[in-house]
Amino acid sequence: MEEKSRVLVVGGTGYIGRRIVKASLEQGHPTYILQRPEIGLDIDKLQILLSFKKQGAILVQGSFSDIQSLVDAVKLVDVVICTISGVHFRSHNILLQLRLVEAIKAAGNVKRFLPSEFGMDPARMQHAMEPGRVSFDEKMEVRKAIEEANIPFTCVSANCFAGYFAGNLCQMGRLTPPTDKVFIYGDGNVKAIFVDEEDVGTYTIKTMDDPRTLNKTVYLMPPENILTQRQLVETWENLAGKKLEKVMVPQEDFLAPMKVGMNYAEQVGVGHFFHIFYDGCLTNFKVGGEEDDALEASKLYPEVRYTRMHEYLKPYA
Ligand code: NDP
Ligand code: GO6
Repeated sequence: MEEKSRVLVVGGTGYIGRRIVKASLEQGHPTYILQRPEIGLDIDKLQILLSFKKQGAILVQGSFSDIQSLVDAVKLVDVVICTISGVHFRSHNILLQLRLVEAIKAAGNVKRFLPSEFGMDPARMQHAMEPGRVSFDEKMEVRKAIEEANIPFTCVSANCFAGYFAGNLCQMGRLTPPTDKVFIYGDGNVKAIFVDEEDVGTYTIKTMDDPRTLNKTVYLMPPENILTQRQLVETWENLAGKKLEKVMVPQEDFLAPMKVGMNYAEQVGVGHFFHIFYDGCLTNFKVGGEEDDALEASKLYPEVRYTRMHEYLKPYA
């Protein structure tokens, strides 16, 4: 039988990183995880690492403050997946990947690198508003470094993680569905795309050594999960057996708080929600058109039974 490619996950205890590690183990890849000394007394991270080790993962010591340790780590594998945190309310470290790019270049053995993207396609967000645009600008800076170093890559555009966007019916500042009234962005008829985080892991591992996705962006756009906010709310109402009061929020009202002292992370969030739910940035283009070399995951991997939102939302009821 053909040998499965070996993969190193950098950021393997993180929100999306741990789903990617899980998928890699499930799909039978020799799975390496960077163990950073900086996690120190973070017992939850250590426990996650130990539980992956029990399931067969190999923990590799290394630190972003020691390039040689990164070189040594990437030399062990065929594929490197980075899931370091982007700009949001947890932390913000995308540009640290420039060191990883340097290490991969120096090591010279890596057949594919998947940088930390997993959201909106930064290449399509040149018009994005401040300060949220910094997340796209930084991801583009990392892409540029990857291409300049001639490293084979795949970018995964994962659209809306359902935990941040569906479980809360797209409401900011909360992660559970509202019980009485729901804010509807604009007319609520702009299409967004919701993806179960476990499916992000599954598709990412499928794509990491697929020759069709070499040096391309893969979009996760499971067709039944392309929904307007109103459709998502209706899905929830059917599950909960209760109608919610809809409060329409015109674009000006949604953006107004930006001007009157809102913290940085919230401003980033407002910008992102604006582009998704008013601009329609996730669905206003065609994937796989001739002038664009992109690919859509549910077409590439039709065998994956992705989670529909009526299924995803059940535990919230
Ligand atoms: P997390 O906040 O969970 O952080 C991921 C990992 O980043 C951590 O586990 C840690 O790795 C690593 N990290 C954080 N700080 C440092 C540091 N100073 N030095 C080295 N490593 C560090 O990230 P997410 O999983 O939420 O985000 C990953 C990607 O997904 C980002 O690109 C983000 O933009 C995107 N995203 C997309 C969303 C969507 O809806 N599409 C939603 C949220 C994020 P370790 O495990 O080693 O401790
Ligand atoms: C998720 C969020 C949720 C912000 C992306 C503020 C990068 C992306 C879809 O970290 O700012 O309440 O594409 O009050 O490319 C955060 C960010 C979402 C989560 C967006 C993200 C999505 C980052 C909030 C909030 C639930």
